[in-house]
Amino acid sequence: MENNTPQRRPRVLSAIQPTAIPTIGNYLGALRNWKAMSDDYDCVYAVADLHAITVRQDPATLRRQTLEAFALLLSIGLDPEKNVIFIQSHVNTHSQLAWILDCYTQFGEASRMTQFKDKSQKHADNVNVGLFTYPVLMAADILLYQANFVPIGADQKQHLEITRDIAERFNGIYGNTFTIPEAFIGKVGARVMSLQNPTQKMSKSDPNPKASVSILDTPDAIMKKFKSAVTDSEAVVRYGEGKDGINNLMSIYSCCTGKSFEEIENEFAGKGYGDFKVSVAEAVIEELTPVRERFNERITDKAYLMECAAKGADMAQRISQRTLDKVMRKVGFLQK
Ligand code: ATP
Ligand code: LTN
Repeated sequence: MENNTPQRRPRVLSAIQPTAIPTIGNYLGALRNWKAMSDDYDCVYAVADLHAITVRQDPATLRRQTLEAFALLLSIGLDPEKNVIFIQSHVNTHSQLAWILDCYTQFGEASRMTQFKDKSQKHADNVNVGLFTYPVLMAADILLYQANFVPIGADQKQHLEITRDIAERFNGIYGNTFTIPEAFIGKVGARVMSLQNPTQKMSKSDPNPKASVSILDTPDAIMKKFKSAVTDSEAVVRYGEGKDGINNLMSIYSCCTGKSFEEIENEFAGKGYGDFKVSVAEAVIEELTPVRERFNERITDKAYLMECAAKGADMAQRISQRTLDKVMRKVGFLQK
């Protein structure tokens, strides 16, 4: 018999914190995959402002950066008519489910999160409980939408694992409630390293401006940053152990041009690091120029951005409320 029931496409969910303008690490590790997946999947993308306050934020700066992050999502080519794009704090189900999931997360498992350990060291004067329960809020973000895939950089893998553990535990107690999500981590670009200290991940909150390239940096600034990137003294463009700086530049170049490491080694055989750095910078400039141009246009139209954010929040609220209602019934809360 013919089956006329429309099949839902697999759902994708991800989010980015509005802590600063995203770097090429965020872009190559995550945002580019968000765009690539938006053609074939049912995509839900958020600006994670609730997560951002786990680190102290200036209110006016947080507001500006939230709007900028939202404008950036539209500028990487995501269509707000085809994807659900919203600001996390506009949808109240996230904090509500996070509280419930807190009660199904063990203190011991949350203590093992490396991001918590890193951030507690970096912000030793403000090791707040939100920083500790951060992954549970992230689990709520994902599970509310019954997401199948979560495109993220390699640094978020552990948070996806705890999300799966929480979901499996809840399903084990109450029966099938949550879809078990899978991380989607690209083969290259999943961990872009700092240009000044290539053993450390590039981070948008790094205080050294030479360490990271922002998506909105001018071509001139991008060229200068790549020219001053830390490399090694071998002067041979090849991927190998002890060559963190060159490995990083090769990964960035490979992401932007689609070339394999072998092709890159052949292209730069007999040439010095100077030539290679210029080529990497040019490839990055070419990739980012359309994004920067679209952003500069979009950010001036606040009314349009706010209208898109309101529509996105309505859709997100509707989808996520269904999951929250189901969870509340299962847990045993008396219905109104
Ligand atoms: P912060 O420095 O404020 O902690 P962040 O740069 O780590 O921020 P997030 O907003 O936490 O950025 O991350 C957004 C997405 O970018 C996540 O999927 C994350 O895994 C990815 N990402 C972050 N840094 C990198 C990196 N260096 N390489 C590849 N992907 C990254
Ligand atoms: N913790 C993530 C941001 C984030 C996220 C999410 C990513 C918040 N909620 C849900 C994927 C799915 C980070 O990138 N640091």
